[in-house]
Order: sequence, then structure tokens, then C-alpha cells
Amino acid sequence: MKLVLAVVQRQDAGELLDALTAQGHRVTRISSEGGFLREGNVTLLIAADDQQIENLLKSIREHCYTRTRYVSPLPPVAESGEFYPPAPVEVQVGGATIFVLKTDTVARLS
Ligand code: 2BA
Repeated sequence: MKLVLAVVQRQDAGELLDALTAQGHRVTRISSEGGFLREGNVTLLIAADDQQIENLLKSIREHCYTRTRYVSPLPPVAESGEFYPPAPVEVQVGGATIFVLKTDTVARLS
């Protein structure tokens, strides 16, 4: 048994969630935020059997896209009052960042 944590972009999360639940996975969606861009993203928690992991990763690959973002670095402190806005830096985000953790037990208590 594994616990998969998948950090995905918000734009991809809905369709991925639909696909995973249609395949019979139990999924928890958590709103999260990337530490670098400080933008909202989504972290999915999915507990699955070892033999399901390959298909699970395939589905994530199929529904998550790499996108280009441009980030403006902070301008340097001006010494002479002149201001040179720094050029935006290109950043490639996604498809998904995935952590696969060994899990001993998944218990649903009632
Ligand atoms: P963010 O931290 O907002 O990062 C967004 C994108 O910015 C990253 O895309 C990467 O291209 C770039 N980036 C991040 N840190 C950087 C740095 N120190 N210097 C230069 N560029 C940097 P991804 O790598 O696809 O990551 C997308 C999101 O996945 C991240 O959003 C974060 O929420 C999560 N993530 C990525 N790696 C992680 C890790 N090792 N541990 C935990 N979360 C991670």
C-alpha cells in the first residue's frame, strides 16, 4: 500500500479528480500554495495498492500540463534614484510533483 501526494496546478485538478474517482480511487483534495510562486495549487492524497500506482501516475501525467509563468524579481535597491525594472524570469510549472510514500495501514473507522 502506498500514499501518493500529488501537487498539481489548480487548472488541472478538477479533471484529474474526476478521472481518478471514475477509476474507483478515493481521493482527498487539499488547497495548498507553492512556496516559490506563492500561488494556489492543489495537493491530492490518494492511498492505493502497489499494483495501482503505475496507472495512477499515468492518469496524473495525462491530466496535468506544464505551463510557463513569468516572475518579476524584486528590483534592486536604487542608489541614484534611477529605476531599472528587472526582466521577468521564465519558470516552468508542473505537470505535477509527486511523492509516493510507503503506507502500512489505511483504516476507516466508524
Ligand atoms: P512553487 O513552489 O510555487 O514552484 C513553482 C515553480 O517554480 C516550480 O515548478 C519550479 O519550476 C519553480 N521553482 C520552485 N522553486 C524554485 C527555486 N528555488 N528556484 C527556481 N525556481 C523554482 P514545479 O517544480 O513544477 O513545482 C510546482 C509546485 O510543486 C511548487 O510550487 C510546490 O508547491 C510543489 N513542489 C515542487 N517541488 C517540491 C518539493 N521538493 N517539496 C514540496 N513541494 C514541492
